Amino acid sequence: MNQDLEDRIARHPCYSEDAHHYFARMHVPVAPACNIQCNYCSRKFDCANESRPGVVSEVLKPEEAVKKVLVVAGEIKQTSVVGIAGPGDPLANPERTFETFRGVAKKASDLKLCLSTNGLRLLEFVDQIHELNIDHVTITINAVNPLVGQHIYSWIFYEGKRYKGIEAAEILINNQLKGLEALTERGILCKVNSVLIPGINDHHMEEVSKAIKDRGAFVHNIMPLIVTPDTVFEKNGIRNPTAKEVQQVQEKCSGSLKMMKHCRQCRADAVGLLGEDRSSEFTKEKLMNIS
Ligand code: CLF
Ligand code: SF4
Repeated sequence: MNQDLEDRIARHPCYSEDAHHYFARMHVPVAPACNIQCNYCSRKFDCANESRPGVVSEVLKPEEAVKKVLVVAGEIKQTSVVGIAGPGDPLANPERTFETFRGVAKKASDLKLCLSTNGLRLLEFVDQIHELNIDHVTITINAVNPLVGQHIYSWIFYEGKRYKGIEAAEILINNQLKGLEALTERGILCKVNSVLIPGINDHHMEEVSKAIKDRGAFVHNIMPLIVTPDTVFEKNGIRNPTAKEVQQVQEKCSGSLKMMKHCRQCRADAVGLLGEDRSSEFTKEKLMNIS
């Protein structure tokens, strides 16, 4: 690995397993809307592409989010990364997302910026992401074949139109892969998250890993499905994969690409080191009392 790349990942707790012991990330939940419907997602919870089901995070306005970043970074000195990961999709809320990133870049320029998206609108924003120096982008890609993808997404809403079934999966996958390629061509570090869904995409994961490697992804994070109430998968009796199944799939894919194995599936308002949740110390109500 070259020195420049090493320096860029050394302070990011998700991109470097070593870094997660020493550096913290914080998420600011500024993005409430979503433009697709994953069959594992219930809108009563945070975006399941990055999050474990819990209570939906309290949405912040961009100016509130920037204030929160300054307060948290002042109190938790290990904070090195500010991410936007929901509670919906950041690029379905582009004004709120980019206003927040601009504010953080201006007031806390030492913090790295990180974005996590379903990738549907990625291509539209590649230049903006690059210009704002957002150096880490995660795309959740659960399938690279629409025949598989059609069982994972109920619909997408794209350029003013709703699509379903195989057509929806085709558009989404095409945009995700083209977006990934465009980002890596600009030297942006990309991670791909994939939700492992037994009986739906478990046999397809090696193909996903290969396709993202070919387009320059840096690391693959294969995360277990956590079945959420009120979702298509729950109604259809889909189960969570076992830890062993996740490990076996990660092993199969590891020849192709670096695997992330320390993901904690954190909330859209997570604060602190990975695995610790200090979000309750920094609620909107508490922040209002800080001038
Ligand atoms: Fe957040 Fe995601 Fe950036 Fe990390 S989380 S937006 S890349 S700063 Fe990390 Fe959390 Fe796993 Fe995500 S442990 S859910 S991989
Ligand atoms: Fe839910 Fe995230 Fe999928 Fe949107 S992208 S449907 S918020 S899991």
